[in-house]
Amino acid sequence: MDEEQKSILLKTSSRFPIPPGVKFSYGTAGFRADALVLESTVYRAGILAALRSIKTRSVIGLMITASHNKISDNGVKIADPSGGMLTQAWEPFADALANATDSDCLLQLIIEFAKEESILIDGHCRAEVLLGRDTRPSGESLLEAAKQGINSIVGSAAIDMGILTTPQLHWMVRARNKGMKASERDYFEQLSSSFRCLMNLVPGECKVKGTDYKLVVDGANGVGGEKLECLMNMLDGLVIEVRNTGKGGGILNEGVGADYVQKEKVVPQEFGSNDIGMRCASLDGDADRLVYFIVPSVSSNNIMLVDGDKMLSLFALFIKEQLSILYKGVDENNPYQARFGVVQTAYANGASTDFLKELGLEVVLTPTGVKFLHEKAVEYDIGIYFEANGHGTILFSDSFLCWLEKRQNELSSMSEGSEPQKAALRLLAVSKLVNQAVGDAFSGLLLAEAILQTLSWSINQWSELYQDLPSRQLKVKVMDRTAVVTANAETVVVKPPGIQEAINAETVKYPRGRSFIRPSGTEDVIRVYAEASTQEGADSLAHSVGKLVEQFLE
Ligand code: NG1
Ligand code: ZN
Repeated sequence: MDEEQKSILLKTSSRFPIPPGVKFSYGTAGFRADALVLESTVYRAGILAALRSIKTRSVIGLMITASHNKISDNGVKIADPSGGMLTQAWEPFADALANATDSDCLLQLIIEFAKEESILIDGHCRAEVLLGRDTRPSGESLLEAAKQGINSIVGSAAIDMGILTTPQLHWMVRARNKGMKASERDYFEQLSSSFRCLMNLVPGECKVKGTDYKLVVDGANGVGGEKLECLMNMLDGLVIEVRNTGKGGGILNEGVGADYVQKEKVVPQEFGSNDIGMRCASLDGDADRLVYFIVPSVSSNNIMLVDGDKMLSLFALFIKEQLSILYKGVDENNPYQARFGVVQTAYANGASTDFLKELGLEVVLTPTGVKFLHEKAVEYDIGIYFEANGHGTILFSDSFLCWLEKRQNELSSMSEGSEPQKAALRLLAVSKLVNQAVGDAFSGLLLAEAILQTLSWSINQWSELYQDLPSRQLKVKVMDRTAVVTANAETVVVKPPGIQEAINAETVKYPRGRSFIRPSGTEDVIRVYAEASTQEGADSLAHSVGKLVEQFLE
């Protein structure tokens, strides 16, 4: 590193001193905290993104968002060249950068890390970072800090893509690195054209009976609402009404949005008795999560939830069906048995896991956080992963897509319009509709809608795929959440000693009881999950385990 570069880093970083007494950790999904303490972290994340771009010789993404957190929070996450999350191998460096006490320490860290990773910071290596932010009021100034971080590495370019959903930015990074068109317009084109393709393949008799026409979407008063309004103008065969777009004065994620709906299981704001029986959906604050719900009656505020597990189940069922139709048309000389797997976390409802296994699918569990699920899902030709909260996607391997493309061409010349050919076309359309970089509420929504139309199912039929076991989630505020250490995809607590035995002793008291605890990676809490054969049982088990957390962590 030459002297000029060193002095630029020293000078710019001195404008972003770290706040006293705060420890930053890259966590489940990047850095998140009260926006007031985040400037230095975001500036430093800018430096990291530029270095990552030099190292990988690819375009990198930097997204400013705190997803479902409250409006006063914000956060920053980095997208790797594939469009996925930052490689976990760089997370310790991210933590060290964010916590470096002053400019000299920061410079030293960068020099050492660059040496270790053989990154040449000499102004000749180009770096390119795409920036996006959600609608949070703190986003604009934090984006400025990120730009300064990127620009403090000589030869780097920061390209501001404006206000975006998280999945849009990840999609753009992936598209840029694949040499494809990567504007927001291109993103909308890809989604709407693959949706059109699926809708054109809806059997004629279903079009008549059809799924209830209108879908009502809760935009969480965030970026998703406004972007969905752009997308829906390009869609045929689907009518969407968007509420909670943020324009009507509602507050981001307050009493609205996918996280609220999934965790509290109550009707979000702006929804009520007029919506009874309607097909409704909720996005989260940066539109990477989606859940569906129904308002069942006026007598209570409760909803009937169709969560990420049920979305996964619908998608898995549909893909399995299409594969089996396709295989019927495959001659013995041309076999390709796609490796098809499903990835969930411990939060997956036990009934969903049973359902998927009964379908004959391979189900694996990983710790919470899509970075873990994604990593597992890429091992399959078709890997579907979803968190119960509605965050997930379907990944297709290049080799399977290549075979499918070839097969589709053969089938269309041999038997145009046959069922196996349609199945191949559907699977190809799904691979284009579904964001291959990260979970995307828009992809999930359009796929769910197209499948419901194809099967001629109502949301009630979808919901009845299986009966969720009653569950309850709680958060317990503790002094030090790192005191809880888990193993086996978070199903077992290894620290503090003794607490797992105490949890087991509570759990056996309840038929179909299951409970686990883990430290949150995005909030300063320990999360408690419990399920049982009745709601009272799940509530009581969660409550008792919450008490154990308080006792053991005092
Ligand atoms: P934490 O705070 O680590 O539980 C939450 C979600 C994750 C994931 C991240 C990122 C739950 C229980 N946890 O993580 O699944 O979505 O936020 O947004 O929903
Ligand atoms: Zn989100």
